[in-house]
Amino acid sequence: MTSALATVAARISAAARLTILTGAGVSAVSGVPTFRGREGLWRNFRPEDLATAAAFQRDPALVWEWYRWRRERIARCDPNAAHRVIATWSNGDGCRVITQNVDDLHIRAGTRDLVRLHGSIWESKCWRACGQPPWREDTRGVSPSPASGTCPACGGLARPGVVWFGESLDPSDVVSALACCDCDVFLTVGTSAIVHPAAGLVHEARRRGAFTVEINLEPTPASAVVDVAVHGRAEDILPRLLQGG
Ligand code: BJW
Repeated sequence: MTSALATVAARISAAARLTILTGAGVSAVSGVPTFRGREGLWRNFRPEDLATAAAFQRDPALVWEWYRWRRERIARCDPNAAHRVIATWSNGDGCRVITQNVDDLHIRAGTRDLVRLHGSIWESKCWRACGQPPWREDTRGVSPSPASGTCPACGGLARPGVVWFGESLDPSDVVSALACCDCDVFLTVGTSAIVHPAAGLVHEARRRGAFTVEINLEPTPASAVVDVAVHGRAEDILPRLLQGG
């Protein structure tokens, strides 16, 4: 592992353009639950009951209850060593970060040039899409008021500002993420690599000639595709990479 880390660290230092794609595993040690795996959210909750537009249409109160519970939980979490290393890289030249995470911990760690593919749990938007742009409800540590369930422009129902299964991502985010695939090194960190279109980005980066690396606790579908797969905790591996392996 030491020599694999040294190789990856050397590639990163030599890279003019570094792209990092992150998933829930990066925030796990901060206390934000992942989706899949032993303690993942999908062990106790069914995505089709909570993370689709059909679920919200059927029972908005239930879906809001789940999102408010998650907001309260995330409000108690702080960025960890993995977020801090990524923020350090992003403050250098040529580094871009794409995240599937909705917790905004990358922003709180100081990451620049971030593409948030699945939105932010701290934003709400109009369910009827009346034209009101998404608004922030950063209620860290405070329970949201009941009024947070309505659109400030039309008074209609508000919904969480995240991307649910079956929904299209913001086209400008997809364009930005694809542009990030033009890079020298592409790191995919703490994602199960099964949710599209995010899961396709490492393939695209490799197709365009990037040196590709996966950092995850365990093998994923991306492991067979990347040049180097490192199995371990992102919060341990990334600080080692920053220090040269
Ligand atoms: C550690 C660690 C540590 C732990 N250190 N590692 C092509 C093929 C097949 C299907 C599709 C396709 N294109 C689109 C689809 C449908 C669908 C999809 O991908 N389904 C798959 C499940 C098969 N995609 C969509 O619907 C997307 N929309 C779309 O593409 O629109 C066009 C379209 C629609 C329909 C058909 C075709 C085209 C939208 C996807 C939206 C995903 N939304 C969610 C919820 C967000 C809101 C919320 O938070 O509530 O996003 S689902 C959930 O999964 C969340 C995550 O961002 C996403 C990815 O999860 P992630 O980050 O990978 O987490 P985990 O838990 O899965 O994995 C954590 C990993 O970390 C594990 O591997 C651990 O080992 C590791 N780990 N601790 C390092 N310390």
